[in-house]
Amino acid sequence: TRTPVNVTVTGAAGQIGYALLFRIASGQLLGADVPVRLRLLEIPQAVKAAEGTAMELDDCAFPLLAGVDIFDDATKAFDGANVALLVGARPRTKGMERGDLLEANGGIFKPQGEAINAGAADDIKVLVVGNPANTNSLIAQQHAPDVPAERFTAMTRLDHNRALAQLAKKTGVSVADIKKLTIWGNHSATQYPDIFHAEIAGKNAAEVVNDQQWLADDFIPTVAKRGAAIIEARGASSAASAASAAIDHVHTWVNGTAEGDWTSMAVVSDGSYGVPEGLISSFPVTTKDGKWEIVQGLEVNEFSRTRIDASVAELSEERDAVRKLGLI
Ligand code: NAX
Repeated sequence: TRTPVNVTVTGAAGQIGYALLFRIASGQLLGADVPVRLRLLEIPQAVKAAEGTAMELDDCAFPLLAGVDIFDDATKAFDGANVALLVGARPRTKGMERGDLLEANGGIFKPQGEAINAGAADDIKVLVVGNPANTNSLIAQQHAPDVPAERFTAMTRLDHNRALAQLAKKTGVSVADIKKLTIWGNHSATQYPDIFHAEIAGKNAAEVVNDQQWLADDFIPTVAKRGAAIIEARGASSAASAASAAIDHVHTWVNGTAEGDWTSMAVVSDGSYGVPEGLISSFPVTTKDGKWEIVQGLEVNEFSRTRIDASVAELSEERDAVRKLGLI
């Protein structure tokens, strides 16, 4: 039998954690033949709640679940981790400035990066979900100098999936008919969902839609502001859809993208498409054998260029801000 894969999840007692852990334990993260051992990290006040979730995980009798351990110490939680899902973060509360938010999260993601550096397994793959996800991932990555930078990613797969759903609805097709959609930039309201390279049943999606006004005034803002719309409707932020996207992100990273398709992942820039080197920005990405690659050579039109640049400028500002705070 295979040795279990160690999956560390932070913020395990939160609402995304609750939607995520059962799917990991059932085999949807890594595959139906891969046993997993969960290592949950929480703050001390939430350890009891995490223990309750662990009891429920026991009660599911998942054949692939080799065990659940709960920690309030990052060094222990990341020890031997093969996959790390960094979900727990400090949310923005009333009266909090952006600098305060970045600083509070630096206090979480710096020690977690250090803990990953110190004890994670050689094949560690990190997905940051907790916001501001791209910059939190950058902070963690900068404090893990012995881990290859490409192992640190941030989640824009929820945005990607939201864009697929909106485009499928507009054009009356199934999401499965849509390929090569891209989210560029930051996981924030400045993100740019790009359909100019997307294909719908083999035809160019922008040509199928043929409605620039819908694109600019409906599609892009709907995708970018979907998180706020969910809060408005549900009275709580996206949880099951965020968990589902996290499952998709890691599953695709480990198991590969389909031939003739790609996905969106925020990954460390090599300077492609004018995105400054080192920023963790969303790109069109293919994956194979557990490694990702940025899709090269796409033509970027004026409409896209302006929007990609705006989102990337925001990421540069966030990087400058965390530098000034001494977090990286
Ligand atoms: P919750 O507030 O329900 O849960 C967060 C959990 O993290 C809490 O249980 C808290 O105790 C724990 N936590 C806080 N600091 C911690 C630390 N230092 N170590 C370990 N655990 C810690 O939030 P939830 O709705 O689960 O959302 C989690 C994060 O995901 C938020 O930052 C949220 O903004 C972000 N999101 C990111 C998305 C994305 O697409 N990248 C979409 C969904 C979501 O908004």
